[in-house]
Amino acid sequence: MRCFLGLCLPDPILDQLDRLQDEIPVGRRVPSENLHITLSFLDDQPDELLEALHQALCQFRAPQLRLELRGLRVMGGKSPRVLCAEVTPDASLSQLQSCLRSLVQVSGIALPRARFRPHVTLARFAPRLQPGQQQRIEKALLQYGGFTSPVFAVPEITLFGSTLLPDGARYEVLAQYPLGAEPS
Ligand code: 2AM
Repeated sequence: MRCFLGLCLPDPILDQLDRLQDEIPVGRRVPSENLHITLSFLDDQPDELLEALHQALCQFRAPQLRLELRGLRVMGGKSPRVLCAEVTPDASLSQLQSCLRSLVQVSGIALPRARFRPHVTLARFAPRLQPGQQQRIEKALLQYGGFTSPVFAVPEITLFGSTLLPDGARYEVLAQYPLGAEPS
């Protein structure tokens, strides 16, 4: 199954991002129910490895997070791939991501080397931008680049399943692992 570990966002933050997406009509908008912060993209994995990871995550302990979104960014280098809201750098988040990376690998799932740049993807772009789109993106970055969210608590890590459909990915919550709590 195609999966990833990530963080859900609370409703007030989803509402704020929804309003921001209304203001920035560029690319293919990510629907509200798909907005999240990816911690580790696991790709397609057999059930046995996912079960091993699930067992490890049930025993995993880490403090609850308090995060904030600040600023917009286009990712993808010379050919813009996504528009996203950045997560304000946070030591606890970086530590969590690094511990999870080790846990995933110990569970037998290989991960590519990748720099962790926490973000919420708001819109995705086609491989070739439409005429005028680059200018609209630049304008949006200038106009809304100073956006900041309130600080919000993240009480759990989520294991998502991802199904690729012709109109985009559909995510489902497979399991959640509380942060800041003793393992049961
Ligand atoms: P993105 O938001 O930067 O596109 C589920 O697919 C999530 O995993 C997406 O939010 C995506 O991040 C992230 N992800 C990381 N690497 C990926 C990959 N190689 N293919 C698909 N998604 C990936």
